Amino acid sequence: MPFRSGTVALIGRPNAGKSSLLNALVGERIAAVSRRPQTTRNRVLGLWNTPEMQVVVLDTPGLHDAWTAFNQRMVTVSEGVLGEVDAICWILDLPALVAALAGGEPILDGPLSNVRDRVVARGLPLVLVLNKTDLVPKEELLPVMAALAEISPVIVPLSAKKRTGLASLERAVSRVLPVQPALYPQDQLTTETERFIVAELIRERVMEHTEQEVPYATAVEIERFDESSREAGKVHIHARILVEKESQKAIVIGQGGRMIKKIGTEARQSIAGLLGCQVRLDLFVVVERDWTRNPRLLKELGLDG
Ligand SMILES: Nc1nc2c(ncn2[C@@H]2O[C@H](COP(=O)(O)OP(=O)(O)OP(=O)(O)O)[C@@H](O)[C@H]2O)c(=O)[nH]1
Ligand SMILES: [Mg+2]
Repeated sequence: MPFRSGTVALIGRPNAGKSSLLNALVGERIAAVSRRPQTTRNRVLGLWNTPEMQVVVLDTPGLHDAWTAFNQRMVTVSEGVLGEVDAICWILDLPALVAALAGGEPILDGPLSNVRDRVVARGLPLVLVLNKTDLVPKEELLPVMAALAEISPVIVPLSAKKRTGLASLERAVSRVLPVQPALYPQDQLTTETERFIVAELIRERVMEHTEQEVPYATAVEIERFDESSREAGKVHIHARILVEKESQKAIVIGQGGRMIKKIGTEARQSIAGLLGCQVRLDLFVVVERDWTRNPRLLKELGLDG
């Protein structure tokens, strides 16, 4: 079979499982995943390498009705990728579609129909991914597929979490990619920097464990990434967890420091897995009022568009 390569964007509503799918395809945890919507804030590039193809996969922030400037920017990032890709994988939350059908609601809501029209207008191949099959009995699948057939004939049910159905996605994607050599070395997982991924893995743990507005008021900045002992199998990382208020700082630290300890322990484990070495992780929680509106900080965090 001739080798194929190209670029595919994962788009869809918040929480549909785009980042989980990226991690499943890349085979390592490089993108932040949490139970909360709007976990991903910028596009994240992962490389899906198989013996027959290399797919440059762009994970994007969830498409939603954005009301703050910061959220609007996230949606703009997602819509911007439409112009740069060979195909779109539209990730849909299967349990939500089953519920919509059962309730007689439209299967696609406003922001999604909008994107569909733009994908079609650009003539981009569209793969509909029905994610979270592990949560839905098999017999519920067919009516959903029938309801979606007019949007695209290419529909792939899978579970990003259980990593099932990925071979069908591989077949569907390979059909629409151009025949050409790999664009990046085939053992590479991402073009993001280790610093960026490390910050995301820390932020992921904050998003997963904190409540109310705290997950959304948090950013992570890597202050120091000391690799001088990497040869000896050790890396030392200093990271600042930015929040907007003292009350949020108290929550992230937790009673007797329990929360920050849990965040630190879990983040250290995933970072050590990614870097393949021991990690010493020092976390500092810092109040930075209005960081979402501070151009200097947004630039440092890579969130300035
Ligand atoms: N049961 C189940 N849960 C899943 C699956 N895929 C993702 N999830 C869960 O869905 C939640 C959201 O996953 P993410 O991958 O962060 O979703 P996302 O689409 O990237 O979300 P945003 O970045 O907020 O737009 C997490 O709790 C995941 O563990 C799946 O196949 N099955
Ligand atoms: Mg995401």
